[in-house]
Amino acid sequence: MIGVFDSGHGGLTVLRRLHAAMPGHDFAYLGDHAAAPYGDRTPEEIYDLTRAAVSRLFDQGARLVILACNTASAVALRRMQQTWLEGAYPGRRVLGVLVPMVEAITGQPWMADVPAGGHAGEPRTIGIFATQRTVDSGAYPREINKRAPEVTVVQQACPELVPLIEADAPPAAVTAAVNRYVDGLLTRLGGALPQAVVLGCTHYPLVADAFAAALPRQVEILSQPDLTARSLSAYLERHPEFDRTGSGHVRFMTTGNAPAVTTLATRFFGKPARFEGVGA
Ligand code: DGN
Repeated sequence: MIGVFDSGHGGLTVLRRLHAAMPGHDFAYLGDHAAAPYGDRTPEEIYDLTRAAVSRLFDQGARLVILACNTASAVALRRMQQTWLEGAYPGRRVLGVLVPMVEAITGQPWMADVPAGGHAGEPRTIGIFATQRTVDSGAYPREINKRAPEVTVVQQACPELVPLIEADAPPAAVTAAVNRYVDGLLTRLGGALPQAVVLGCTHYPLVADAFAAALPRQVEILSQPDLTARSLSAYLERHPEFDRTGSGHVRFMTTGNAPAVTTLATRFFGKPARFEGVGA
């Protein structure tokens, strides 16, 4: 069974793709709605909350947990892997949603047909749209430049987008905000175009059309759920020790109000997802 964690229900956009791409696995999703949003919390709090949630998923039988949240992936993942995981849960794994983007940008074999703005080794400019917390963490430029120093990474925080998407705001309001953020990124580039952009937040797939309309056609848009599913499939191929005898069953859990989350979930998961409350 594969655990999927997010601070709320945004990670359902990722789970949706994982579930479709990996029918031989069962999934358990945990949304920490009682403590969301993580974006307002300190890195120390985000680390502690993420570790507690991952422990819950491991204790329920997950052998592998995906942090389907950019904030948790950017702020907590490395530290968990380096200082906690092997001592607390030997043989288990935690993966995030940043590395799949980096794999695409650096042309890993399982991403060979993803253009990612050009070929590995070529100087390129990649734009990142993300929450303020993810931008402030510097994790995208750091992780990309560690493996691809030739890539120029330009970030644009989009603080209004998650609240607008959560509120299911009218398309005109979403379009206006997306246009402002795209203008912000292009202005910072002095009018030059990035070769590709990353929609680096779980919520942004719901407004991908607005980004596609605002960006010049030749700019590629990298979809995080798709690339995370590809990366995980390739990981599981390389690691046959992870069981694949599931039947595509998904258990949806929240530390918050289950009926309220169930109502919100459909838009993010693409179909009904009945949540159960598991206590904060
Ligand atoms: N899940 C968060 C992310 O991917 O950045 C977005 C949700 C939030 O900030 N509340």
